[in-house]
Amino acid sequence: MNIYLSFGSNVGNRQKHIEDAISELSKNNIKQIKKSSLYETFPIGPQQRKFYNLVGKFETNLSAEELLKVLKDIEKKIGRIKTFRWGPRVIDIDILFYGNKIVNLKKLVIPHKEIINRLFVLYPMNEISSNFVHPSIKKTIKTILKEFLKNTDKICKS
Ligand code: PH2
Ligand code: MG
Ligand code: MG
Repeated sequence: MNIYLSFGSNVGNRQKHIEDAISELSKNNIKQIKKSSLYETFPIGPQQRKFYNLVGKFETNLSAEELLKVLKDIEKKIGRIKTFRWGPRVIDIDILFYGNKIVNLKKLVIPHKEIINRLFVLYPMNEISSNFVHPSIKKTIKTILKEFLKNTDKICKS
């Protein structure tokens, strides 16, 4: 299955944490296919240090729930500790898409709910897979990004 993952870090050596996460994935049979550039982004939510973010495309045989478990274990291994919602984090690995599958479990929602509101996800994803169709919205990433930017523009000008 082709999957898309988003990576974020804003504590310590941000770039290293993201690189470590990606190399841990390869040890768990999650093969990298594409990787966006690394972006430094303003924090969404509470005031805190800027994030590094990137989006990658991977291939895996794990089920969505097995994948979630592996990602949580990698986050722990790299040193993530629980703070508060949207608080600073050593590493955050989120499942954006799992093929075209739609998952609505209490602990796991795919596609990730915030994709459409987050430039730090849309922009890097557009860099690697602009023609990927969001399975529930049924629009390409390119279109969703364009609409996001159009709305932002409206807010700025009003
Ligand atoms: N992650 C959050 C909350 N806010 N802001 C940026 N720029 N990048 C993130 O990865 C991020 C965030 C919660 O997961
Ligand atoms: Mg997140
Ligand atoms: Mg997360």
